[in-house]
Amino acid sequence: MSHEHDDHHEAPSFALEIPEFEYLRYEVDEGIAWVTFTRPKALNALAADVLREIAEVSEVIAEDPEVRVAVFTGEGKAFVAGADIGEISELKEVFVAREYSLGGQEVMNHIAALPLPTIAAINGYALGGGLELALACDLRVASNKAKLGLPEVGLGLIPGFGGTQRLPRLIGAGRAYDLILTARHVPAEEALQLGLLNRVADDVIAAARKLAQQIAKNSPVALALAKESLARGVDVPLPEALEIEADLFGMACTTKDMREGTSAFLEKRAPEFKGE
Ligand code: DAK
Repeated sequence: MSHEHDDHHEAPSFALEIPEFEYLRYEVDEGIAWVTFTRPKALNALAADVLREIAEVSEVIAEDPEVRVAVFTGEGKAFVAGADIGEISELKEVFVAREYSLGGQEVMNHIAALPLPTIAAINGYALGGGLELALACDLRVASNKAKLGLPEVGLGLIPGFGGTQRLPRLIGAGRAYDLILTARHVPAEEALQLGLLNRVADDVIAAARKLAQQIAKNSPVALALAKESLARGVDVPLPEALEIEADLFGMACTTKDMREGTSAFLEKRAPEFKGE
């Protein structure tokens, strides 16, 4: 059959390939991607294979056109109880351990660099590498039963997936020294007071969903630009940071979403953002 005389062309279909995951579940519901860690028997500890799947799923999230916000959570009584202590106990050579740390940092960096908002829905323990994963997310919501901490020094280790760097940037150096040097588990209510959490709730999934919905109704392009401005501004002097903000503000003003958002306001209607 010839296509020469077809009077319509089908749009090229874009099928996103989602790998089979063993240690996590990936679901998308109303623009929200839910990544659930599914190794509750080991308290969702981050073995190398789990880290690999997290890197893979973050690529899926970045490419999935349906997704506006991503939520990470865990099955069972832990969000993630840290890197896998069995695997870490085998590390002896300084270069091998350094590579391991850099590999884990890269996975966390992937999450931090996702061009859409991310939420850690902390259902239980978020310890060590688990808290570091939550720190790589933009927002943290926890169950009121959750416990958070960086217990590494109690194991003769130090946080190696970004904890010594992201924690003080988030909550200030004094509070970060306290948590890292004591290795203590902090209850959710205290973590909220410390600025480590954004919300504490009885039902962490419902709270994360509500937060994700509040975010998802905004312009996806503006969300990505705002996130980029916040992230890039942290590590540079204020005058340079303000330049970054002005550049990204300029970019926002060239988008269809900005035309739509401002027109909708002036026309007293709800905006319909297309993410363009
Ligand atoms: N790794 C491996 N298995 C773990 C684990 C972990 N992080 N956490 C728990 N599990 C396993 C337990 O061994 C147990 O396995 P079975 O005995 O049933 O086979 C099962 O999960 C259930 O745990 P428990 O029986 O201990 O459960 P409890 O309710 O009694 O206690 C707990 C819950 C969270 C208080 C306890 O499990 C616990 O303290 N877990 C360890 C938490 C922890 O210390 N996490 C930090 C891990 S260290 C680095 C790079 C990265 C890092 C460090 C260095 N560089 C390369 C330098 C990061 C390090 C970490 O994250």
